[in-house]
Amino acid sequence: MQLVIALQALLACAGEGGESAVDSGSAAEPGYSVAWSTEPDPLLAGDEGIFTERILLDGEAIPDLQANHERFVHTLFVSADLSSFTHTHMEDFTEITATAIRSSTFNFPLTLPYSGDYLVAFDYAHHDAWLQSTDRLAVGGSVPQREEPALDFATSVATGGLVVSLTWDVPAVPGYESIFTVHLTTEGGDEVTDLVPWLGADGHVVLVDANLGWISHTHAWFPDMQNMTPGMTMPHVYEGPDLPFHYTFPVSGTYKMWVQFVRASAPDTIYAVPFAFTIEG
Ligand SMILES: [Cu+2]
Repeated sequence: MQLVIALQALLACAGEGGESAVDSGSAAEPGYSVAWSTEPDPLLAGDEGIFTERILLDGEAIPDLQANHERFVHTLFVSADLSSFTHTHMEDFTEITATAIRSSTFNFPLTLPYSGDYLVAFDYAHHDAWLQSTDRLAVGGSVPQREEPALDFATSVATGGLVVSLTWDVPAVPGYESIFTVHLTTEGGDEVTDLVPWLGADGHVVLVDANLGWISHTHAWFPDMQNMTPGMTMPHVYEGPDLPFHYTFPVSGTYKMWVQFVRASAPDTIYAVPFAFTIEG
């Protein structure tokens, strides 16, 4: 419990430093920050706006920012009620220009469904290191979030014509590596065996704690993956129906995750399947 509080305090104090019109995210590595803004300011729930982010090192642009997982910056938005999850990139909407790279400034259209507080996470890479900055974003308008967090502890989720099941092969214990498997079938019970890599991995998982004091991500496990650097390409290993993940959770508590993958038969559908679970201390 103390660890959770310490982690949250760390994230909370690192999130200071916003200026008018431009907010600034905290970073895990000293010197790195993200200045961001929205048009309009604030964004309004349900209305498309533009989100602009500038990745900085010691306040300066980073012209040699590294693409990682086929994108320069992965930007994640999670609503405080845990009901809304968005994982997006400038490259999904337009070609990256030389100007964008030189100024390490990226933008994309963004529609967030509810008003209120969101966690924003920026995942990027520089000098062969994975980096993350986080911040909070307030959305205006009058489409309120839920009063209770969206936490469904079911281990089987039906979505988009699939049934997605979660099994803990090695149950999560704080500080020790856990193993969980996501099993994919159609609603008719046929195994899904046509997974294709999406953003350089067969499966992605974004993890948050229920208080949004912590966010992380991992990818479908393969041998030696702990030695992956941003400049390396992950192998395509899994076509389904199982996607195994290995992860070491830092502390006990309630977590939510979204499992992301793409099928060859529906290449434009990016699944984001939610699961909630509790890790006992
Ligand atoms: Cu991404």
